[in-house]
Amino acid sequence: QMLEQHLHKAISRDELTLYYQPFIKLGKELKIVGAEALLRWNNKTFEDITATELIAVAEETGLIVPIGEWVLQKATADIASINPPRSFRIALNLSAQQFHNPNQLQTAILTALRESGLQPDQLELEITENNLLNLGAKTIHLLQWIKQLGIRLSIDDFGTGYSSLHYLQKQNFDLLKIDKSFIKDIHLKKSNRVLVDAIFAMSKTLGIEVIAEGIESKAEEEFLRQQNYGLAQGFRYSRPVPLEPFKILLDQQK
Ligand code: G
Ligand code: G
Ligand code: MN
Ligand code: NA
Repeated sequence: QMLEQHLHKAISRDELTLYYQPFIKLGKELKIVGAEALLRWNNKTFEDITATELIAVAEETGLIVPIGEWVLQKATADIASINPPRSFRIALNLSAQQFHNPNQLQTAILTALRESGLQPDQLELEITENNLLNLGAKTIHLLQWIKQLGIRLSIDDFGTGYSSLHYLQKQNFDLLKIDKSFIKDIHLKKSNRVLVDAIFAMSKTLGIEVIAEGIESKAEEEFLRQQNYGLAQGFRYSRPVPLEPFKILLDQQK
């Protein structure tokens, strides 16, 4: 409850910030093609709270709705301020609760785009596979509205839920992020390899882009390269970092 009270005031006290972790295209050279925004909380009392715990409390208390709006506004403003290439995408995570009031989310999205000047296809919204189970008609409409605007939709933590790829294609997802549990030691674990191979084969047929999350080692990267799997995210390239160091990373390749 104490945590909840503090978190309630986090926005007005300017304690929330976003870190950025690059999406990497694995070519001859490594190229940053986008980033995921990840929430962090600067609060002395709750220094040791992980982002996962923070999000869980925000979801339980409903605070995820105002926090999610703040994330939309902040991520788009941050990224616009560092002048990314036109092809750069900023991805952020949506919680299921943010779908409960579609009008509110639509307004937040339109405001963020207008105020930042980013183009809709520079914004990518991540929804976890588990949040997509049993979608109501209201949410399906909302996803269609998002797609019609030209915003990219991606499915997060893929492989941990039960959606079929066919279903994903019907909902017009652009990108699928393979959960890091399947990428870990993929060069050693046959079962992970079989699953990931199947995901890549099908997503290719359906024209859905894929990112392998949680790349930590050279061996994991090499495996993906051999299979011609194009996009990666993980500590091997960069941990999530504040905007300033992220801008330096991005500027290095200009
Ligand atoms: O950054 P880290 O790996 O610690 O994130 C932990 C979890 O919190 C991840 O599942 C991530 O998707 C989630 N998360 C991080 N930032 C946000 C956010 O802004 N909104 C939502 N809904 N989830 C987030
Ligand atoms: O659930 P979601 O995929 O949104 O969570 C993203 C989280 O994964 C980030 O908060 C980040 O801290 C974490 N992450 C990113 N790269 C790696 C990695 O290479 N290894 C591990 N263990 N975690 C990672
Ligand atoms: Mn994510
Ligand atoms: Na994920």
